[in-house]
Amino acid sequence: VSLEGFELRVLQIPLVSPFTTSFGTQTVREVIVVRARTADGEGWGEIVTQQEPTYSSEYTQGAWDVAGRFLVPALLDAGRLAPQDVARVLDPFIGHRMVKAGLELAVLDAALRAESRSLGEYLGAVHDRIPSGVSVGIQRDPATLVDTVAGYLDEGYVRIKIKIKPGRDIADTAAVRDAFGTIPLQVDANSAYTLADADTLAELDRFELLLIEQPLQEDDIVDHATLAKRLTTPICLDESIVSAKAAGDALALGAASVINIKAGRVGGYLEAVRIHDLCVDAGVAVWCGGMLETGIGRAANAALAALPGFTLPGDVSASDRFYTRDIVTEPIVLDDGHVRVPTGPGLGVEIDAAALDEFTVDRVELIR
Ligand code: OSB
Ligand code: MG
Repeated sequence: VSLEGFELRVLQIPLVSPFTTSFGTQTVREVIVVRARTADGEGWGEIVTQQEPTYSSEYTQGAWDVAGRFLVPALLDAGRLAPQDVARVLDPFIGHRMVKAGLELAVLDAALRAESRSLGEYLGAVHDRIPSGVSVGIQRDPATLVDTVAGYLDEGYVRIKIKIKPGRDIADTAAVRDAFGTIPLQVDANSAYTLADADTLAELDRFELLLIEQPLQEDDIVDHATLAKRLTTPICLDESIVSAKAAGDALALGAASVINIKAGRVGGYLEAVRIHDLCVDAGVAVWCGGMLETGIGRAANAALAALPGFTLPGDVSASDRFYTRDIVTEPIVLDDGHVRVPTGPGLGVEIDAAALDEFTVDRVELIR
């Protein structure tokens, strides 16, 4: 595409209920939406940073700064480029993968819309719908957690993931197992433990979980391999897998037997496909993670999760899991526990301009 400019907006969208993880509680989703303006039309992307650098080192105001100061100018200097060129142009800048992913998605969407081709088809989707799991935050107490999970099961979600942290792990997991029997269940620690907690983590083995996600810190690859030898519960890595290289290294070291793929965390949907391909070759199951995406990222995640190696249900839930109003005209909905893979050009969703304006708190237009 021939780039003419980018519009960046910071949005603040209220959550339907507070979302608590081991690293904190969120009541508002602060996210950056990217509009790529090209000679052949527009494309949309989303930068999935959180307000604070607590899940990873990236955060929204830092993303805003690096996008406007370095990454967008580099793309505009390149002028004419294909979606697969974006990562190469941005490669001199270290890190900031969520920003790179959001910019690449906007360019990709513009290019695909211009060709009337869907993102799913482009990435290699083989399903027209995907099973939908839900990520459930830490609740006031185990009884409240059981009530919350019951609601999601009633809605039809086919897999439950509960967030855990030290002191809120065994009893919470036991409560959900006791209440709902053999439902597909997994836990996510978001890096809250160390190897010194191995005995506690081994207590989770009796619940026959699908997996435990990211028990140790981002850099603890060898420690995860050590822990894996102590547990029967499969270890899945999220935060640690920042690239296809990191995925290959983690698998080679025995640090993970499952991988959560998030396009934002790894620098884009094209790198996400490379991790998928590497895991398929290695016989390792993958699933699609989430970052409380708006309809933009949710549509893209549905397309990614429709690739053949995504053999476990992901965190691609309906828009109403987090939001009463989405910024796309047709929010992502749950149908028989599944989410439809969009088939229209590009992302296959249209932006609701009024909703976008309602949530916008900052806006900048960068032109060539
Ligand atoms: O660890 O998967 C995670 C949300 C924000 C940051 C990290 C994570 C999450 C979730 C929510 O678990 C996934 C979603 O439903 O979008
Ligand atoms: Mg996670």
